[in-house]
Amino acid sequence: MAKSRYEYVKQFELDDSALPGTWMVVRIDGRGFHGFTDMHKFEKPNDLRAIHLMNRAALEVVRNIRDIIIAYGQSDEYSFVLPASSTLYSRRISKITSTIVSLFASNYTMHWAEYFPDTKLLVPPCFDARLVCYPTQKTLRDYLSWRQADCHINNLYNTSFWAIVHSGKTEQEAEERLRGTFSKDKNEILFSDFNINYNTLEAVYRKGSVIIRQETEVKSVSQKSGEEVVRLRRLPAVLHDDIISNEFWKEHPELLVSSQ
Ligand code: DGT
Ligand code: MG
Ligand code: MG
Ligand code: MG
Ligand code: MG
Repeated sequence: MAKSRYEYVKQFELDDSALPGTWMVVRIDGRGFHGFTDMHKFEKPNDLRAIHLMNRAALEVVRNIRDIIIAYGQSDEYSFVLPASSTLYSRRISKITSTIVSLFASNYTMHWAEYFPDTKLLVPPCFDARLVCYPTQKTLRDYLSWRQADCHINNLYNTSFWAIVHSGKTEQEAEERLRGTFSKDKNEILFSDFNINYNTLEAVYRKGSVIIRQETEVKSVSQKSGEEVVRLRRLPAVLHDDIISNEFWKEHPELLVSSQ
């Protein structure tokens, strides 16, 4: 078919493909969730309904985009990792980033009422997204460790802060009490003042959420024989493991093989 005389404008679309042979990480983050969480009366410091909704939206993204090998989420953010060998959308950064963030936001909205049956969604939730390339296994693992360490630091602070506030102090008093404290001090405050052993709190809060594809038994009924058949399928599952230590990566060596 003949090209129209307008076709030349295509030249203005610049190549934005990600560096070949690098891990691609798309991180989405709720826009203005400080206000969004207040408006919808999220529980403090952690709202389990909100965590489950974030995980659901991320699961749908991972189900939909087969190249994603691992995802990590905490607070209002989720990171999706594509292996160095991925050729998804010819590695075009804007195409990959916009598809992932759009799928995430629409699923967050679509499934809202399942997780918040008694809370009307008052504004359309919005997420930003960026794609960053990591050149080595080390930088990829350090990236994921950075996000999980961030989860730990914020959760320890928030758990201590709200324990102090719920004991009758003002938010300003809680802030002053925690100013300049180290992790060990916050652990000590939680233990001696509130009888909370931080390390025994549920991993979902301390570690955030990890999604990987795991061998799962799927049962179905054979159309031919009418008998039940069990098949092993790799399906995305949500875990709350420590991804900073070597153990996790030893247990799942396939994750760091980038030629899959
Ligand atoms: P941004 O990302 O620059 O558009 O601005 P924000 O306000 O989204 O800031 P961000 O992403 O640094 O912080 C996330 C906010 O979401 C923070 O105010 C805490 C809030 N948040 C996240 N998860 C929960 C939760 O489970 N419960 C409550 N109450 N708040 C939460
Ligand atoms: Mg921010
Ligand atoms: Mg945010
Ligand atoms: Mg955030
Ligand atoms: Mg189209």
